[in-house]
Amino acid sequence: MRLFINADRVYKTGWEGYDFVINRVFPTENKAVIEKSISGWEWKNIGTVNYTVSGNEMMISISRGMLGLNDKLIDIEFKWNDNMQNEGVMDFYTNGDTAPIGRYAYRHTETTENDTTPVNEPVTVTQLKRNQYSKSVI
Ligand SMILES: [Ca+2]
Repeated sequence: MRLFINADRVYKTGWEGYDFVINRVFPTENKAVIEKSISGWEWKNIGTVNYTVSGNEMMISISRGMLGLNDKLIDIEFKWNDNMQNEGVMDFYTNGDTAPIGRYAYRHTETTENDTTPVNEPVTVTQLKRNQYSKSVI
């Protein structure tokens, strides 16, 4: 299960806007590789992130620094993908599963008014396994 993140919400940066991908490279038991788009589909390994699976949920913990979000409010888009077969974005329509469907993406924003999370707290993403997309939470 891959997680694509558009950390700057700029669609001209990254691959189809997605600046980071997690789990494109085969993970270890509790570490997943996070890669940053150098140019389009050219990815550079920038480290590993912790992940756990509990029941039908997968949790990934990503530091703000890895996403370039230290001292910034979070305003990201993200997308889950499983079993991608081709590098083209249209693959979201034809192979495997994506959440949300097609070219849509989830968006998470952080505000100063109601958010009491310390700025340097890691971002945790939860995703239910396939066909149970309604409970994706950051
Ligand atoms: Ca971007």
